[in-house]
Parts: sequence; structure tokens; C-alpha cells
Amino acid sequence: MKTLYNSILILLISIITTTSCKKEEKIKKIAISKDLLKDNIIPKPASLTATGSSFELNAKSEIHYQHSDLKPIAEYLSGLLQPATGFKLPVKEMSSMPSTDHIFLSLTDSIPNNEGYQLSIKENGIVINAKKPAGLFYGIQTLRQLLPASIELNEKQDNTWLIASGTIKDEPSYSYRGAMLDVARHFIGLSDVKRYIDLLSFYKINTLHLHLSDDQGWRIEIKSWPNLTTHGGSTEVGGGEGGFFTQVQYKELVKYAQERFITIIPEIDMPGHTNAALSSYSELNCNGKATKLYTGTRVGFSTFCTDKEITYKFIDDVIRELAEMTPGEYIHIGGDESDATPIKEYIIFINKVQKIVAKHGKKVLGWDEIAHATLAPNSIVQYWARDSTENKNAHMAVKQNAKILMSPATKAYLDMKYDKTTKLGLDWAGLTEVDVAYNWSLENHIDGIKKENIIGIEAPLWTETVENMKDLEYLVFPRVIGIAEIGWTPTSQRDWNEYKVRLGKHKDRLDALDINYYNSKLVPWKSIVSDTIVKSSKDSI
Ligand code: TNX
Repeated sequence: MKTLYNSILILLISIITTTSCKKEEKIKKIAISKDLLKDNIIPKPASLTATGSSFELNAKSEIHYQHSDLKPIAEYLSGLLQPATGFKLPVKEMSSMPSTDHIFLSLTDSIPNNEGYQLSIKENGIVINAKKPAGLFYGIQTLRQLLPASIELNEKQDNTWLIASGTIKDEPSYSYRGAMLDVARHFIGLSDVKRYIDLLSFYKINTLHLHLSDDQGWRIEIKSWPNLTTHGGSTEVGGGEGGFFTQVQYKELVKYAQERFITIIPEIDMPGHTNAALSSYSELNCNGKATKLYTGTRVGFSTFCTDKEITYKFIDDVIRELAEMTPGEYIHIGGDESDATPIKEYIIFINKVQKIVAKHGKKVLGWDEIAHATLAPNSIVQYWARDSTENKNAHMAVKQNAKILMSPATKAYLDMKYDKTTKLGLDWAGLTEVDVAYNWSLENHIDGIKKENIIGIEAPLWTETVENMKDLEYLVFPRVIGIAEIGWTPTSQRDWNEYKVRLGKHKDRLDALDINYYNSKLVPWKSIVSDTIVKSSKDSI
């Protein structure tokens, strides 16, 4: 009798607990699926329709792709989802209509923009359509942001992986959305640059400009001029040991970036900012004497000897070797702050270098001073404007039919301090809080320069004060996220007061990705994980 009584009791308890667990789970599901779409997608997508249910990613889900070319993207998605879910989602080619309960990646000409995508989430499956693989990649980045933030963690989580249902149609406002990293002032190595590429691609940034040479260091192996790296790469600002990319490493980086739809644009800064080269080869100096290595932070004191033949032989070799490793269309030739080069010589020099770049099948990008020269067709001029009088460089460029790449120092320079208490960074272009970096638009920044003159946006990080990845992350995040949105989302759909809330809700993702971001007081940082739990328990009362 006693045993029967006990068994009934156990049965009753277990019925009660399972029902209440189920109920809790259901509440949790509803709480998540109701809210997810309005949440924190950055950059903000062009259009979004919620349909009030959700798709559950589970161990039986599969990733299907419509054509063999898409296999790498399907594998990328599977790899992305594996650590936190613990699921090893199989990838399968499937030319016909998507089968139910799976994720289907397919290409279609009905999407107009080369980077656009349409993401459709139903209870019984997810379809990402795009014109080109890049669009699928961006659809995947959006999908990632629709999953709980813990999807970014490296260990298996005991979560229910729900994605709210609905349709997102999206495309970028500008085709060039970039960041620049100065690996010359302080050398930043292969694995750190790879991490930076990963983080940038999460926000749909498609270009990484690497500033590979400056007074303090030469960071890319050039086989025909080996002393550039063995000597010229041997130090950095502050006298540390410096470093450089071998060609093998550089190619690996280019490939890694390509797999994430990021084009690397290499920069060799000239005729100024060249002390590392002038120190490595005496013949590049007008007086034939090699300079000393430099580990300070002054600018504007060095120049190639612009009327020596050997200078152009040197540049031809460097550009040839660089072009061979560059699948992208552009090579950046610097051209900034050449205060030690007389302007007449500067113009002759830039004209000659543009021809060398063209000879090796590439187009020229250069800082806005290059607009003083005769610009080759398709050259891009990067507006940075040392001061407001320098807007004239951008106007000169547009008169020559060049496109402008927007990097105004007062808004887009990631090495400017946030406020006067910021330890890292510089302040010559002013203090740049997170709102200042976001609250502007490309087409309204320079009088008379309109959207059709502008190719896009790039946020440079100069590394005079940046010694390692933690420093880099502190100055870059969260400002670069806003830069990504400026390039992607039309100005008419952007507003700081709305954006700051979205950014605040992005906190969990930044934390899960272990990013050392600046905790700006202007952003209402908010953890969605705890928010959901609070909501579920309230709902259940
Ligand atoms: C200006 S912007 C420079 C760099 C410095 C930077 C520091 C530009 C084209 N040149 O050489 O590193 O300021 O903010």
C-alpha cells in the first residue's frame, strides 16, 4: 500500500514538473519569437516583415545549397553554428525547391543588388536568396543576429535555437564599406588581422585597406628588395621589434578575407612616409645616404628622391610583386602629408606612379592630396581633410571625374580619443564620441559633393598609440559598427536616438565575441538575455 502511495506521489510530482517545465519553455519561446525581429540588427535592414512564429534550429537541421559554387558558404554557415549549438549540420547540394525544416541558400536574378539578399524565415524552413554569393553571406550575417547572442560563444550551450519568422529584404546604400588598419606604426600580426576581418564581416564591411609601409616600418616582404623587411621591418613606434608579413602569410590573409567577402587593398605610402624604405636602401635618397630607422610619431619629414631613375625601378618592382598577390582592383599609393616633397615634384611623381599601377593592371586609390595630380581614369581619392580648407582636394578630384572615398578625420578616424579621459588615441581632429562617429552622412558632409560622386566610406585606425589587439578593439568598437551602418543603411532611415538603443541591445553579442569595446555612457547598454528571462517570468504570472 505504502509503495503504491509512493509511486502515485512520484508520478504526480513528475507530471507537475514536466507540465510546468513545458509551460516555461513555451513562454520562453513566445517571448523570444514575438520580439526577435524588432531587435538588434546592425546595419539596419532595408525592409522587414514579422510573421509572429519561429523556426527552430535543431540537431536534425541541414543546410542545403542550390549550386556547387555555394558549397563554401554553406560550410561557412555550418561552421559558424557548430560551436555553440553543438550541431554538426550537414551541407547538401539540392538543385530543386527547398525541402522543409532546413536552411536553403540559392541564387536568383530577381534580387537587383550584387550584395543584396532576401531572407525568409518560416516555421518549416529558412531560405536565403541573393543575386551573388556576397548577398548570401550578408543574409547569413543577419541570420546570425536573429539567433540568441550565445550563438557566438565557443562552447556548447543548452539553448533552444529559435529564429523569429518573417521576411527581410536588404541591400547596401554604398558599394564600398571599409576599414583601414595601419600595421606600420605598430605591427599587428596575422591572427589578429584575421580576427579583425571576422569582426568586420559580421557588420557587412567589404574592404580592408592595409597601410603596409610608413616611416616606422615596412611590413610586406618584397622579394626583389629584401632589406625592406629585414631592416625596414625590424622596429616600430616606441622601439619594439616590429615585424612583417611574408608573401605566404599575406596571400593567406587575402584568401581568408576573400572567403568573408572582404577585399584587401594594400597601401604603399609614398613619396612621403617612406623613412623605413629610405633607411633600408641608400640609393633611394637624393644624397645617397641611408637614413636611420625611426621610432617616433612625427609626420611629413621623409621623401623618396623623385628625380632618380632608381626610385621608379624600385616602385615598379614593389607594385609588380604586390599586384601579383592582389586579386582586388585597387592598389593604394598613399600620397598624404608629403611635406618634404616640393609640390611640382609631387605632381610629377604621382603621375608616374599612377602609370606604374596601371601597367600592372590595377587602379589607383590615394589620399586626397593626389587630386593635385592628373588623375588616371577610375582613380579613387580618399577624403580625409587635414582641415576644412582641404575640402578643395575633394572638389578637384570630382572635377576630374574621380570618385571619393569618405574618411573625414573628424568623424571616421578610429584613432581619435572618445573624450578627454580616453588613454589611447590622438586628438588632433577632435574628440569623437560614439554619437559623433554615427551622426553624419556621406552625401551631406562636403558641400557640392553628392551621392553619385561617392563610392563609400572607410574608417582608418592609425596605430601610433595602438600596441595590440585589445587596444585596437577599444578604439574600434563600437564606433566601427556605426560606420558600417552609415555605409549600408540610407541616411533617411538612420537616427542616432533609435540606433543607440539598437546598439545597446547588441551588448550580449559584443560580450559573447569577447570584444574589448569602449563602454560609452551615451549608449543604453542592455542585456537581452536577462531581459527575456524577466519577460518570461512576468508573462507566466
Ligand atoms: C594623419 S590621415 C595621417 C597619418 C597619421 C594620422 C594620425 C593621413 C592620410 N595621414 O599619417 O597616422 O594622421 O591620426
